[in-house]
This record gives sequence, structure tokens and C-alpha cells, in this order.
Amino acid sequence: EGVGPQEYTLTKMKILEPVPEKLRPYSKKPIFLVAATLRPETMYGQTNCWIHPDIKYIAFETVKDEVFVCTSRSARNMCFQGFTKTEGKFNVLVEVSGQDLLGCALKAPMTIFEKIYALPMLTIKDNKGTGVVTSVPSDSPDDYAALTDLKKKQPFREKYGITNEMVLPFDPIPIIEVPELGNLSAVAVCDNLKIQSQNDKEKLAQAKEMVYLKGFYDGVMLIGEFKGKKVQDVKKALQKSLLDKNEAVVYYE
Ligand code: A2H
Repeated sequence: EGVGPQEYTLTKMKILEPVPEKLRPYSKKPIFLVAATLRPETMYGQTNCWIHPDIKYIAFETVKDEVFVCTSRSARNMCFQGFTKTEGKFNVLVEVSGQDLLGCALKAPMTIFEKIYALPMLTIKDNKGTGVVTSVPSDSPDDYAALTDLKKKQPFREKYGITNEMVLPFDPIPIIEVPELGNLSAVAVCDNLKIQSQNDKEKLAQAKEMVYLKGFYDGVMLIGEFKGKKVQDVKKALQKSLLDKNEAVVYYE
């Protein structure tokens, strides 16, 4: 880990009806799964949200009268960053397991899909970000490997109560052109390295390095208000656009 604080963009993925049972008492206010990302410019390509089935999450109320769902560790950090009414305090409305959230329908900013779903990812760490991860399989090898696992393995879907409709229609969307890697860079690199599953740790680390650096330095946007521009030149502006629309917030840890 680095020395300074890491800045993340938290994208707000709004929970749609039917709201998971444990969250229903709080659903007069908008409820969001908040996903920590380093790549706000990829939000056009979101196909789903990742949740770890066994992680404990909490819901708390923000200063803007919204409800955020994330790990209590990250809520604690947020309450020192102006997210709550009282500095340094957050009020746990309810505790939920990842399993309680799986399969819930979401409206995510920027993506072309009207509705996406919370799906299981077993490699999510509970000590990084919010424990909620947004999935961009076009540009993230981890996301592509995990989505492919779910698509290929019906028993895996069934184990977590995930239906075909929540997974099968969602293919990676071309959003960034990367020289030599094409417009689905994570897919190209995963295929190249013959990555078999989300547990292929070493190869995934290698894939991530290739895609991440090249995507950032040489990638060109194929979609949206910055179409034709280089990723590194528009990253900040895209983040700002999300923040201005109240579709994301900045979070440090
Ligand atoms: B990134 P770093 Cl398109 N457990 O967002 C596992 N992974 C997590 C996580 C957690 N608790 N919290 C966040 N992440 C993921 C987009 C993306 C990301 C793309 C390409 C690469 C990439 C869409 N998923 O990350 O350890 C989130 O996925 C490559 C590392 O703080 C977040 O950004 O460097 C990134 O890992 C944060 O990882």
C-alpha cells in the first residue's frame, strides 16, 4: 500500500424495487450501494455490481437524507469526511449480509443498461474501499473473469439465488479503445492469458497491470461527452460530471 491516502470515486447505485427485505423499512429515502472505483471514466461500461456474499454490510443515513450501504469500516471513514450529520458519528440503521443484497436491482449512473443487478464476487476484500465494487468487464480483468464464471456456471448462479436474467443479457460494452488491445481490452488480455476463473490470481494480477496502464495512458474514449479524447485527459472531468449530478462522491482511505 502507498503512503498517502488513496482517493476513490464512490458511484451511487440506486436500489430499485423490490427493495431487499431488511432495507425496506428505510426505503422512504433513496438507498444506494456505494461502489469504490479508481476508474470513473469506465462507468459507461457497468454491467452489474459486485457484493461478497459473506461480508457484513451496514446501512447508514447521510447528511443529504440518503441511505448508503457499505462496510461499517468504510462508513466509519466516511463519518470523518463530512458524509454524516455529526462529524465522527454514523448511525447504523441495519446490518445486512452480502447474501441479503444479492440479486437486487440497481440503477447505476452512465451505463446504457436501465437496470443492473448485485451479483456475487468471492475475491472482494472487506478491508478496502466500501466492500461494494462496480463491474466493468470491458476494462477490468477481475470483473470479466467473475462475470464469465457466473455466465458459464449455472450451479454457481443457483447457489446464490441469481437468475439467468440477471446475468446472461449483460455483455461487456466497448467504451475505451486501447492500442493493440482493442475496444474490449480486459476481454482480449484475459483470453490471451487463458484466464480460467476469478481465482486465477497470478494471471489476473498480470492482466490488470497490462490493461490498467495501457488503458490509462493510451486509451481513447469511444462513448459519451468526451468521445475521441484520451482517458488521462478526461478522467478528472468525468469524475466532476458525476459529482455535479450527485451520482458520485469522493472518498479517501
Ligand atoms: B476498479 P486498489 Cl474498469 N475488493 O473499478 C476488491 N476489489 C476492489 C475493492 C475491494 N474491496 N474495492 C474496489 N475494488 C476494485 C473499475 C476498474 C477498477 C476498472 C479497471 C481496474 C480497476 C471497475 N471495477 O481496478 O487496490 C475496483 O475496481 C484495478 C486495481 O485500491 C477499484 O477500481 O488499487 C480497484 O479495485 C481499487 O483497487
